[in-house]
Amino acid sequence: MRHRSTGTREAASQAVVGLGSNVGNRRSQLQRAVEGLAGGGLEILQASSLYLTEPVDYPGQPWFLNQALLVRTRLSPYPLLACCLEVEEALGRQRRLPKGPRTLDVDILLYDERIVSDPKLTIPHPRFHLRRFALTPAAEVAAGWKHPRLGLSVAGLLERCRDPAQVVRLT
Ligand code: PH2
Ligand code: MG
Ligand code: MG
Repeated sequence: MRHRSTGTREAASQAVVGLGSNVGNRRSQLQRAVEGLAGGGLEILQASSLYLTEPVDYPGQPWFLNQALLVRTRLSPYPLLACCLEVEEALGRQRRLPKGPRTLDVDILLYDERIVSDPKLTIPHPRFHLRRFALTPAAEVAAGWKHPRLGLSVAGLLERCRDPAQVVRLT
């Protein structure tokens, strides 16, 4: 899959962004997140279906709605992260518990073929390849995109994924 602009002057990049919500009106929060990201300078190239997903890492919390977006942007990774955090805050995200319930989570899953490993930002997302709730929607919008660390496509990672947590596509 072609996921990088090759123009000489412009430096537009592509990214896959994962959305998740398990508090409040999940569907409307995901919709508002898409609108917020579009207003923040991202062009939404493709949005996956919505998936109802069993919580992982922090059991006992409500099920999530998850979605993935394929976006085009001129923001480099840190400004893109800032844009994602702004959208989370605009929707009133509170961070009481790590990996716990949240109105909205916006994660950068992939950014071109870039690898970033800083304390504040890791790209590809460090748990992306382990989580069915992230891989399944991402495979809808970026099946052939090769994970730059693991060398496998998103579709290939999903095939090999051993995460037993349930992921149900909503129509
Ligand atoms: N996000 C988490 C922890 N657990 N489980 C599901 N199903 N979906 C999520 O988006 C999710 C999660 C931390 O970001
Ligand atoms: Mg997350
Ligand atoms: Mg997050």
